[in-house]
Amino acid sequence: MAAFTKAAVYEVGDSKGWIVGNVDYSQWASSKNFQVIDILIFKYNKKYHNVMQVSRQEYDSCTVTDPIVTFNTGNDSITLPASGDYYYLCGIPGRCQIGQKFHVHIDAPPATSSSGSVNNPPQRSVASPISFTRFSIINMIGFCFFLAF
Ligand SMILES: [Cu+2]
Repeated sequence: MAAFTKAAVYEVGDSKGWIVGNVDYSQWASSKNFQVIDILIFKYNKKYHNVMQVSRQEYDSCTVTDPIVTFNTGNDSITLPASGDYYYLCGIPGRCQIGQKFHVHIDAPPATSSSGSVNNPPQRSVASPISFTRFSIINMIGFCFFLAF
């Protein structure tokens, strides 16, 4: 097997992108097997949409007062930096309520044995040859994620 595992890149909504009314994003997200360092790409018309990562409470209520991170370039690529839960929605009023939202869950890596047994192959490595062009944003997501829990 290869020693390195590449990050998977997922375009949110596939070819339809990040829109309203025509994509079931919850279904889209639940059909994926997201792993740490995978990348989400949001493509949308920035006149009409944006992307916010929010707390679970804000996600559930569609009431955003304190987004963790806001993206608004129209072509955002967001790396999932660690295991955990990520809640995304469009912050334009009314969009979340009609379904422009989804949740990503990444399982924590399996506990490693401290007995010195080396029966298992190496787990997918976080230290990868990927070049992080948006390192500061990744740091910010990780930091705010830490604060949120
Ligand atoms: Cu929108």
